[in-house]
Amino acid sequence: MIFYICLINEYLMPGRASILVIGASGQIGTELILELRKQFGSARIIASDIKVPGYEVLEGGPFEILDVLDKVRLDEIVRNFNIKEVYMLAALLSATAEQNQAYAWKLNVEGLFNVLHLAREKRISKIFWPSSIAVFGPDTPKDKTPQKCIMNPATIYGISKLTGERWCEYYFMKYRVDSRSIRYPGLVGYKSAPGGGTTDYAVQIFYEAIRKKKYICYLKKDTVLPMMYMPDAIRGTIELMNAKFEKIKIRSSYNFSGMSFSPDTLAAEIKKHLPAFECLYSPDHRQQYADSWPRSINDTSARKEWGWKAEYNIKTMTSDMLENLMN
Ligand code: AKB
Repeated sequence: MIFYICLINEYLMPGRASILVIGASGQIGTELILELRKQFGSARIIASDIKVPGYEVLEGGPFEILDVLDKVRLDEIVRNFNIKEVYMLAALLSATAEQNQAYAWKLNVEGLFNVLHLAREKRISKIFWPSSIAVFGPDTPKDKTPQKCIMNPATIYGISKLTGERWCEYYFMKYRVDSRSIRYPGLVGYKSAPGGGTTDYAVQIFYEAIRKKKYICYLKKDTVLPMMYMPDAIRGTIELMNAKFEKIKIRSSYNFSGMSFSPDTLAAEIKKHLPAFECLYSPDHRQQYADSWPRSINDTSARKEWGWKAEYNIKTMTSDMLENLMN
């Protein structure tokens, strides 16, 4: 009890700038919170979400219930905790956004807008907001997709992310708002479960391979998509946020690349460790979203401008995933 009173006093100390993560119970939020706490100290990192997070996030530091669409509550948290940086991760992903289009638009676009507005009013000084490979569409070059090219997204999620990119750039040009963004590929990690995405199979396959030795994949076996291992994604995100202001030349969102693979290539890699594993294929509605996205991404701008470089490939990622999930 005394420990918590001390912590609360410390968070509320005027002058001590804190970082707010909105969407801290999600796949990226969970891992980002743990890393930010490690790097900056638990007291400075305020986790928030509409739902209660897992044990590690909840017990390791301050957590606040927050719906980013509730401007009054957002305002209160920013004031009470002296928030200066915001990671705005709350979103509906590609598959759930198609089922709930109006809410997806509201959360993905208005949610960002509420945070951009705080920066415009100089209440906060820096924002991270994730975009996605879903900003690209069927007309986009599929291989080594360039930073700038024809986009025309074909999903509600992609349309909302492209809109967000335009808002971020506009707010930078007009009000000098320091927002930074990455176009995440599919993310694979063992600390938190994804939800509602098209690339989620690449996490589910590991759990089912271990538990049942069998997985039925909802994408065709040869559907190649850009992917990344979570430790790379988290490191890249924090590196982008720590980069000097002048280095950030792209204020919409950076192409960001790790590896590319299809379900059958990943299944074959898992089979090297678990020979009895079998993957079957039964494509559903998510196939069309995946078919509209690139196969691989050219991230030259991120590499040149702020030094991005992925470390993991499919082999090292698979060994690390299995080692962590099986021990
Ligand atoms: C999804 O599958 O919706 C996301 C994404 C590619 O942004 N993982």
